[in-house]
Amino acid sequence: MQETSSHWGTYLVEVSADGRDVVAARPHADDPDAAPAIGNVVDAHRHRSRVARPAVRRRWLERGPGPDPRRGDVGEEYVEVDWGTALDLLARELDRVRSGFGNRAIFGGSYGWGSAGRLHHAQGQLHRFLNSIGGYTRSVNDYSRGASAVLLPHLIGPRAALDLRYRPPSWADVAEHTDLLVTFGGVRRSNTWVVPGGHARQVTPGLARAAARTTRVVSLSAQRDDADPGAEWVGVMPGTDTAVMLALVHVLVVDGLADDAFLATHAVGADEVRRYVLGETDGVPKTPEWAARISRAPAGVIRDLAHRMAAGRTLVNVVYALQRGENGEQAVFAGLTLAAFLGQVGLPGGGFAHGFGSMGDYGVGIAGPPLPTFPQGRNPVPDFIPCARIGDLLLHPGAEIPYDGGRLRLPRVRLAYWAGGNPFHHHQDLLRLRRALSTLDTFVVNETHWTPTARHADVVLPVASTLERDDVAAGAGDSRLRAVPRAVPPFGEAREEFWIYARLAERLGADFAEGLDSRQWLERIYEDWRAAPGSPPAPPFARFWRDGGVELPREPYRDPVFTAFRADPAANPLGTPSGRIELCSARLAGFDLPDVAGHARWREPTQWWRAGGEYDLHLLCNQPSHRLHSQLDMGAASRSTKVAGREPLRLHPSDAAARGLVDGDVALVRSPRGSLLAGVVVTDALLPGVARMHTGAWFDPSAPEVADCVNGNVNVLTRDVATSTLTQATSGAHVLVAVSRYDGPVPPVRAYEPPVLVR
Ligand SMILES: Nc1nc2c(c(=O)[nH]1)N[C@H]1C(S)=C(S)[C@@H](COP(=O)(O)OP(=O)(O)OC[C@H]3O[C@@H](n4cnc5c(=O)[nH]c(N)nc54)[C@H](O)[C@@H]3O)O[C@H]1N2
Ligand SMILES: Nc1nc2c(c(=O)[nH]1)N[C@H]1C(S)=C(S)[C@@H](COP(=O)(O)OP(=O)(O)OC[C@H]3O[C@@H](n4cnc5c(=O)[nH]c(N)nc54)[C@H](O)[C@@H]3O)O[C@H]1N2
Ligand SMILES: [Mo]
Repeated sequence: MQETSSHWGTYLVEVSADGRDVVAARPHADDPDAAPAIGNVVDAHRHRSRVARPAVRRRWLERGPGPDPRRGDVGEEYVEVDWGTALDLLARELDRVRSGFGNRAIFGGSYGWGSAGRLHHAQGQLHRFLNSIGGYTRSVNDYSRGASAVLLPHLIGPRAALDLRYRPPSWADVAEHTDLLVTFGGVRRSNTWVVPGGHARQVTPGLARAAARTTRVVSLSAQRDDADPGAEWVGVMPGTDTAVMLALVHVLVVDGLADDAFLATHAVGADEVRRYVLGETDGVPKTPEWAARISRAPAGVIRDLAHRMAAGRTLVNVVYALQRGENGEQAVFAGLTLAAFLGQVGLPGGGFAHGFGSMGDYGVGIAGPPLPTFPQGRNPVPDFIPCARIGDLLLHPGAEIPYDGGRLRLPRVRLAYWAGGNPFHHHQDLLRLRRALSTLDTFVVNETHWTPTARHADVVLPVASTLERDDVAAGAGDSRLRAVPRAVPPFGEAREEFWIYARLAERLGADFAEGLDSRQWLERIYEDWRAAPGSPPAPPFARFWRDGGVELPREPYRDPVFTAFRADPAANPLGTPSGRIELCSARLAGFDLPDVAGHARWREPTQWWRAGGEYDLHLLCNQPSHRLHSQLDMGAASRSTKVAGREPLRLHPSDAAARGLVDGDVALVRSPRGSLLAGVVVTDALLPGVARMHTGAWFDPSAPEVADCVNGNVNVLTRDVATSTLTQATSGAHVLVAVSRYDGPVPPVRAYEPPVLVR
């Protein structure tokens, strides 16, 4: 068996006797908590949905570049061509666009996770290539915590905002010091199976269990099983946490439990917050009774919780999902405000965290050395978008959008090049996304598989997967930089992206490869890393490769977020205008935005549940347990979760009964944007009025007379509206829907069939 590395862990693969095929994949015997997603690898590797040869959409080939509403139609034919033809065509088209419209007409933002690996990192490779030919319109932030990434630097400064991601309070601190972990959104074990860049072993769940032995955990969420059975569950409706947090602050204020001394020395704006929660500024006291009406969390429970939080060492955790909603940044703002009023920010195991239960590397307690990187060069094009505004970019060229206190003009994009992402997984309102993509002259996609995104492309280039190339891998705070040797040769005519870009660059008179092949580059990035200041001792490349990797030092960080600031705020100010935690930010207030004030505020979302409304269920769209996003959705582990052959929809027994639905039924789920079919699972692990589907089922538009997606991709339902005019992030974590029985003939799922391919 040979070791390989992915975002869902480091595991072993077995190769067939002829060396061509992966026949088995299994976790390390000593892995304490291996991800089920490993079980997807074997089926997916040689699945019929793999892209075998370069392919060009026939209509684009025959008619040339240009907007086309048929992009993505189920019947679109693709012509398979040899590599020389594909690369000539694409180089000519890139040249037409850059010379005719300038490099800003090329969108290379290309959001997505791709695969683990420090050299063959899909985004890094694409960006280096596009930089070498004159640059591109880029994207910033992410779909994960895009609202926090913009908000938090205003409140705690840029450095502390980074530390809150990479050097937060650790599970060890929690186990040792925390009496009460109050977590909004739970601590989902399945989410901690994933670490960006991979990890030697999945370490968090063991740490979390150790902490659970000493720490009371209160999970506020619409799902009971967002946390381990040992946790206390307080049901709150999605998108209402800000109200609950403000009510907790209200109780601290009126019952004399707020830490006024800490607020006076370490924060600014506490007075504004006090006046707001007391109702002095808007006439609405933010009492537990007020929050209970909004969130359905009982007022007595909220009041009692505030007292318990003030009685011992308390850590407030907000999972990423809370900020992926309309006004989602307010939950992060209010969570930080609550922690500041408790006065424990900077104490071991106390204060504020934003990511326990969201990512497997969160709270591991090791920051780790820098890792090898593939240099991307310089992008001379200034234009960018926050990544979740891709639909607006393509549909409203020339428009201006507000962002982070300034304004961005959206350039007119003619060509988009996507590598390592699946917008038909990650973006919202997929029917709008289709319209947006139809405006392009040309859409280029590098893919391993015929994903729905590839099926919208004009040029599809087949790329080698992690199992088919040599790389090195490690995640942040990892214990080992691993050699990840190729296990098998590339599928069909797939090539490394390095090879593709080197040849495209040659055709365009640019230099991508600097005369080296990918193996020489692997050695170079390793040796550059080894020689860099701050790198740990490591052997020369040949020995590293023979040894299969090198151990990385595992020193716990000494100065977790806020410790030095707490000890002496004058000597160690935060990077905010005041040097303190800004609970009311003059800078934010000065932006004068309609939807973001200087302090945390409750705002009723424009999309809001109303009794008797048509869209009467709150659908949570959260991360899938048995895969990473949409990756390898055709694999055995992911398939094992499907119901009636499609993505499951969880419903509370009362909501199921009201609709005449039982386990195993097929349901039609609708929103004002679109509709899908799903397989019903009835469970009391949800609040009544709340439903749940995982993201990541492949978009299947093959039976539009029945539903816009017959496979259950939640993003046909979600809204393509921003979190706010400050942050412009995705709001896809939940959406209001109508659910009914579907009794008609159930169409087959065709999502994993390749398109019609002709030679
Ligand atoms: N409604 C809703 N939507 C969501 C979310 C939600 O909570 N709700 N979550 C959001 C979040 S947090 C995220 S991060 C996004 C994730 O969105 P994505 O990162 O876009 O999702 P993936 O399925 O990981 O897509 C990666 C794609 O890269 C391909 N790939 C893998 N390796 C390589 C490679 O080496 N080269 C190339 N060219 N391709 C490769 C895979 O086949 C796959 O199609 O989704 C977001 N979307
Ligand atoms: N197995 C697996 N793990 C993953 C991923 C994956 O695809 N598969 N994706 C990874 C990525 S890219 C990311 S960004 C992280 C995301 O990490 P998170 O954003 O934390 O993950 P989610 O599963 O979307 O949401 C966690 C829980 O939050 C709850 N929730 C949603 N909205 C609200 C709300 O408004 N209020 C409250 N109180 N609770 C709410 C939901 O019940 C949900 O189960 O996960 C990572 N981990
Ligand atoms: Mo994410």
